Amino acid sequence: MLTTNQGVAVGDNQHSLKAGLSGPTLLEDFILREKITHFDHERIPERIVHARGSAAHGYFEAYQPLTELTRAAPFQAAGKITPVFVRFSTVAGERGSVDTARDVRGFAVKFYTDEGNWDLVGNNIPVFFIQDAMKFPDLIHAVKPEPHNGMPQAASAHDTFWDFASLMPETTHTLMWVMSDRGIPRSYRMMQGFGVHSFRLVNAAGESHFVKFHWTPKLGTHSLVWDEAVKLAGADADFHRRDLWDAIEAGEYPEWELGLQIFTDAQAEGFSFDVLDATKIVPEELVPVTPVGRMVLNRNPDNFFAETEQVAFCTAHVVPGIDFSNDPLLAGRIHSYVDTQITRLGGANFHEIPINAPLAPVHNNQRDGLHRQAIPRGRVAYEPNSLGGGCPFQAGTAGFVSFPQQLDGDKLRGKPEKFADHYSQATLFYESQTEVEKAHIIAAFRFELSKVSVPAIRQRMLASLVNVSADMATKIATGLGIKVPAAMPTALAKAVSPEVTLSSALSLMAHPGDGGIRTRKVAILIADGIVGASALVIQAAITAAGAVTCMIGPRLGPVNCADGQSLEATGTLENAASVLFDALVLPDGGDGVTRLAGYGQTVEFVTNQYRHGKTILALGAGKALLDQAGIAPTLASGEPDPGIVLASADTVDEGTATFITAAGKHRHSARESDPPRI
Ligand code: HDE
Repeated sequence: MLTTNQGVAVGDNQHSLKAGLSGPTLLEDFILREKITHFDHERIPERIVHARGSAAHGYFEAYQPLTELTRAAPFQAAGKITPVFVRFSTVAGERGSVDTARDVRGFAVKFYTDEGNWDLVGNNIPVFFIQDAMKFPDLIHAVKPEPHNGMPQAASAHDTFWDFASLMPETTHTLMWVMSDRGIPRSYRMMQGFGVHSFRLVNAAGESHFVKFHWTPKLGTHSLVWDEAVKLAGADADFHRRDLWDAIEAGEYPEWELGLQIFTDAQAEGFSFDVLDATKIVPEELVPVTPVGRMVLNRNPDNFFAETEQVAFCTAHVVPGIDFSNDPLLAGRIHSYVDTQITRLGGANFHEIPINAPLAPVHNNQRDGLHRQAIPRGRVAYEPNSLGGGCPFQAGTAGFVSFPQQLDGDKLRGKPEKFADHYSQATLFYESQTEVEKAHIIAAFRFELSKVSVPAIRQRMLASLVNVSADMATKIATGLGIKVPAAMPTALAKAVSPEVTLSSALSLMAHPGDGGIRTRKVAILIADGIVGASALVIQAAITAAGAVTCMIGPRLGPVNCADGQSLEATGTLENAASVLFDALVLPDGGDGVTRLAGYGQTVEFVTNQYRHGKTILALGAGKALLDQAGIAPTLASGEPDPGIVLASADTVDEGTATFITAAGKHRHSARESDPPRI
């Protein structure tokens, strides 16, 4: 039975209590007032950053014991399982903003370890915009909608962001990553994650190593192209949320490998960069990434608000065996995350909300506060005590012991010298990209800076980018119709000689994943008069390869095929936009193809698939739809386009096999031109 919050059964949930059918509503209607009052308070403050997010449950499994390096519970034995809850997010947009904005993505993992909760609150980009927590509110105020008019939503392409960025050269390295395709991932399931800061691992003997955390997706790293991201924002604002949800519901559990870069204090001392500077990576050529375990996400939340919204990640949540470094950005975060939950979740007891509660038992003398759930028994709430038998006891060396790093120095505000090199690693990143990736970076800077209305900001930003690559800056400047300015002076006392000048690991192409088309979405266009049998053969083969197909017609429902087959359209040219699909099949059957060609949306569908580098299989008469869109099966170079597969009624099986292999490449960027040919 429906009840009030006091457990009283509600007789009528349709009408308020009134004095007569046409009379006034009565104040005594406690049922109405309770319902409305609760409703009025349904919203809680959204996260000040990373407001838009999606999450899932899963587990972490260690490959091998890491007892030599750390006493952290998840790494104590091969096969050890630790439950996790992971939340992915964008940074700048508000809670209801679109998923496909160009932005950094959050990658926050809560490990419910045997010895308490450990939150590894990372991003999909291994570096950050700023070096010192002091600048975080400035950075976020600059990127958020401008305060006078509240625009633009979830976008860095506006004056205040680039004003700040151009005045803060330390942002350059991260800007390069965000303007690259990393800023527009295809899926949360297809992006890397990084702990960003150097942390410390501490073993049972108290010895410590520096560590950097890397998550690498089994499906490989894949991204959208910008035109696709923009169109997706309209076609499905929940694109990434839906993608994660659907994959897990379908039993296609996303998986990442955890890798560690381990290095000593002495090694760190010798590097040309400072490992405490969050705008720097440690190149994999200097310190390789060692795989230590895998993470699988296998359960969607039961309730978005209770879990995804109320989860509170805090960098202060570490367990014995994991410790902080002196990174000044990390120091600010250790304070910030706990502090922000107090407002967002309404008090100091947010750790009692089920999604935040550790699996490890909690015993302490903390008491009371808003929304307290626990009911501590007895009269003792202090330590030492004799009245409670001395409980709970402090754990001594069995508890969390900070790494006893020796410190000495003057109390001051400032940065070590190596922090002043803002460009070496930005150049390393740029030079390590493939030509296509470089072209996308240039296009992204051109787009963003073209949205800046104050010319001086554009000039200043370009002057800074000249220090990364004069060639890149020239190409951006040309696209903006301006001359490249002289390079911005650097703050370096002496030039830096980086150990590594090229690192293939920095390209998205370095992580193609295990290939295949599992979980990819394939559209099959259908209409009355197509050949149904071959469409069904293709559908069966694609489904067997693990992809998800959708038959799309001019309207929903059954379609009468030329060969007497009856197919069912589950999507329409109106409700299933081209950008929602990774690949396309055009059917055989002259009548059906003519019918499809009569819909303007078909041309748009085919053109977008082509423009976004996707694989298209055209069967028999279906090729007419390519012709109608002006698409040739050859590249501008005259070579055959590997993403356009033509097959006839006799070669359906071979054609489908070629299509599946080609679609497994994700995208055919050799087709790309700037500006696009069609
Ligand atoms: Fe955050 N950040 N951040 N951040 N951050 C928050 O905490 C903050 C930084 C990151 O899914 C907030 O609970 C400061 C770096 C993620 O719930 C807040 C500084 C990295 C998430 C906060 C940083 C991150 C947050 C907002 C500079 C990558 C979302 C709500 C000193 C390593 C976690 C909240 C989730 C969220 C502060 C910089 C990642 C305000 C002060 C660097 C993934 O506390």
